[in-house]
Amino acid sequence: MSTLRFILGDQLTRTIPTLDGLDPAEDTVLLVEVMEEATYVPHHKQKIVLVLAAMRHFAQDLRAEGIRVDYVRLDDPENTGSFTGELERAARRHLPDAVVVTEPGEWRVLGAMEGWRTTLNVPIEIRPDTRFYCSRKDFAAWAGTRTHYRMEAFYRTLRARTGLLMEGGEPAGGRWNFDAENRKPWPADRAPPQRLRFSPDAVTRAVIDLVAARFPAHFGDLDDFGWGVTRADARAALEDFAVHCLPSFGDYQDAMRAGAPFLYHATLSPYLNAGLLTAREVVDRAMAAYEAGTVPLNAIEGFVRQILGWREFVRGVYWRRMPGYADTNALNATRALPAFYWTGETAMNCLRQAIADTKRHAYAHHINRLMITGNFALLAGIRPAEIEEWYLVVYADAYEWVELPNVHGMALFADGGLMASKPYAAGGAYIDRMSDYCRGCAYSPKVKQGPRACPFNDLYWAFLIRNGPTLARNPRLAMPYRTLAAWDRDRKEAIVARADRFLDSLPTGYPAAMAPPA
Ligand code: FAD
Ligand code: DLZ
Ligand code: SF4
Repeated sequence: MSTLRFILGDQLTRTIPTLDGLDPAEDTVLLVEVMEEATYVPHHKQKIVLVLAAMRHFAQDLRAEGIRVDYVRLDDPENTGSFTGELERAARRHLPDAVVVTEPGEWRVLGAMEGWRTTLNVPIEIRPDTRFYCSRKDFAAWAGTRTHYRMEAFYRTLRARTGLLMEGGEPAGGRWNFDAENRKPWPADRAPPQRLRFSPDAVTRAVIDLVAARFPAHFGDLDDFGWGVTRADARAALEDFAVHCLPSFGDYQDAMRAGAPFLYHATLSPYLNAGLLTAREVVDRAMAAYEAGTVPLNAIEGFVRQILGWREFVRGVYWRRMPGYADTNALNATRALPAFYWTGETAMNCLRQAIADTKRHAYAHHINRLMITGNFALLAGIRPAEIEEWYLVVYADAYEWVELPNVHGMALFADGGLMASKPYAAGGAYIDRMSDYCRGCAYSPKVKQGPRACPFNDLYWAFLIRNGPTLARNPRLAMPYRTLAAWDRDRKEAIVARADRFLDSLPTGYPAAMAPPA
């Protein structure tokens, strides 16, 4: 019996269920580079390079093991451009008795896979993705009839279930959460750590040339491409992080610094999400460093929380709530996305820096995503679908299962509080406290009115005023709403008018020189 084993570009894991039971004498592994996946949104050029180069190296590794691989390149003249077209063509080439795939990371692709059952004329087996700590079924059982999902409760359940950082049924160190210790601003005199980057080999250089030629109008630069594209690279990146960065990860988790996009963050999400690393091996390596005594508890807890907690949680929410999740718009946000999200051309230094990092590296760390680009979109009332698409385009680690809940639920509060107990809204003072951005800015967070006034301040208060009917009774927002209650009507109207004038002055739309969203 011959089986065609179809592996997608974010399933580049040797232990992916698609390969379970593989018979090298009979079976063929299929990988396909297709235009549809590069353009369903016009991904950052570096994301396309990373995925295609990683696919090509993965195919090489399988072949080196003696496995037969059928690899379709993007520039193959017969390439139909879609998963469905290429699977049908491959089925005609190989005449398999069965096709095996692992469930994908997106509803869009799951819909296509379900269609293959009827269109392909070959039995198809869709296997659950076992690369997560929490299966979709287990998350559904945990979610049950809950009307709100809170990461903290979910995370504690997983800590108890896995035994990670548990001592006799209690959390290590007697506390579940060390967030309060993990909010140190970056000290002005501390140099950011050197981070491991990778030089492209011949295979990757060929993909860089292909992407430069085929996707010139996509967002993002290619000059500084430094991502790893092999399993060996990804393992080296994990090792480097565990030894040099993890010990300080907790302390500076929320810090931001101009010109230093990575700080002590792992920069492992592109590898995790494409399959070059598994969540378990990343957590195990981090735990080994902790157990060897080189990593303090606040750092290991903060890190395990990101992977065992947040990453598993958002995946659970995605599959539990889709389809339909993306359609909610609890704060009735309707404004168009400012053009500076694509160009980086704005006098607001925090946004200019976060967008410049994003353009240059297809990366920005969590606080830049949540409290700079996300916070602005929240306060400005940007239409969720538009800003969600931006996040899906611009990051090397962006796949809908992880991007959507983070943007829709955490950054925009568009689900009305299903995931977050309050919107992550902040004014200029927060950004000033956690970064050095304000020092290089045309505006000042301390100036309240006039041409030097930081726009985030008016936007913050205008957001609370405008959304009072929905948010004023939220107990976690009691303090700012008490402040607002003491202000007279004229003052509040003036703030809203200034905020609206500022937002209305921002050019919107997709720059003509770039590829339009699909
Ligand atoms: P670190 O900060 O070092 O964290 C370690 C690992 O924990 C990450 O590699 C990642 O796998 C995991 N992790 C941390 N936070 C989260 C989270 N909130 N959700 C899921 N996993 C998490 N992450 C993506 O992988 N893809 C996305 O498209 C994405 N979009 C985001 C959009 C917004 C608005 C926000 C606020 C967050 C988003 N995140 C996304 C989560 C997080 O910002 C990135 O995972 C992180 O910045 C990746 O960099 P790192 O590997 O250096 O992470
Ligand atoms: C992101 C991406 C890109 C740019 N190109 C491909 C591709 O050519 N072939 C492929 O198999 N996968 C690609 N991917 C990843 C897919 O978009 C991803 O597998 C689906 O979105 C399912 O999560
Ligand atoms: Fe951003 Fe305001 Fe600070 Fe400028 S002053 S960097 S706009 S927070």
